Order: sequence, then structure tokens, then C-alpha cells
Amino acid sequence: MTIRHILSGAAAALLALSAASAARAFEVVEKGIRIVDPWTPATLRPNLGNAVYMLIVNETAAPVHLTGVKSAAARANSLHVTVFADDGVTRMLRIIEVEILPGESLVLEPEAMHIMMTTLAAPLVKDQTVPVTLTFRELGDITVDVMVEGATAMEPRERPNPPAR
Ligand SMILES: [Cu+2]
Repeated sequence: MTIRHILSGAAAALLALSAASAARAFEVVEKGIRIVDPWTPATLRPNLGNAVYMLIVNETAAPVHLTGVKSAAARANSLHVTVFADDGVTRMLRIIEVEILPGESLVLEPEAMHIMMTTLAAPLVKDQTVPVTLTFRELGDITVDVMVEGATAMEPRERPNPPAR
């Protein structure tokens, strides 16, 4: 293999990576907080809880604290973390607040930290969006449109960014 081959291979890999992330990310920036790819799986039954996932990036110069979540789609909403205990039992613990340092991210993803919506007003159907509001102690409320994916989805689909406000 020549140097040229190695270089072009590396360049192609880089290009693929940036193309993937460019196509992939649905992002909203408000009050210095970047929300990336908010999504939830479709519900199978209306009385089941639904977990909501997203990436939250603190682009402000100070720490922020996520202190609450709410949505008109459900009666109760809270922050949870899934814990896999030594006894083999999986539990979800309620989190009161989470600090995000400047430049740091909070990852909400399956089998980890998530927003839990319980007592849904109606089943969530694939392709609809539901508004979810994040409350930060320092910044107040930020509302994002969460995309409903298939019931067995483990990651969000690609979708275009919303028009800038
Ligand atoms: Cu949960």
C-alpha cells in the first residue's frame, strides 16, 4: 500500500464521519443550551411510561442545573437513571437535579439516564412530535419537539434542523 492510499483512506474515513454527523444531528440552540436529537419510542399501551432521550450541551460560560422536566403529553415527568445492580435486577432511580458544567454534555440514552413520562394523555404514535420542556435553575424553561420513533427503536432517525428563530 502506498502513502497515497493510506492518506486517501484516512481522508475518506474522516469525510464519512463528518457527513454522518452532519446528516444525523437535529439541533436546537436556545439560551446557550444545545439540544441534539430529542426522541422517544412509540408507546405500545397508553398506561406505560415512555422514556425520552437527547443530548444536552451546556454552551454557556457557567454551570447549569437541570431541575425539572414537563410535557403536556404526560401527567408526570421526571429524570431517571437506569441502574443495573449486582443482584441482576434493573431499577430506575429518580434524579432530583443534574449539573452540567460549561462545555460539558448530558447524555440521555437507552439503559442510562432518561426523562420518564408516565400516565400519558394518549399513546405516542410514530412520526408525531411531542413538546417536552426542560427547566434549568439558571435559565428557566427550554422546550423541544421530541420525535416519536418506532416502538423498538434504539436510536433516533435523521431529520432536518428546524428553521432558525
Ligand atoms: Cu425511567
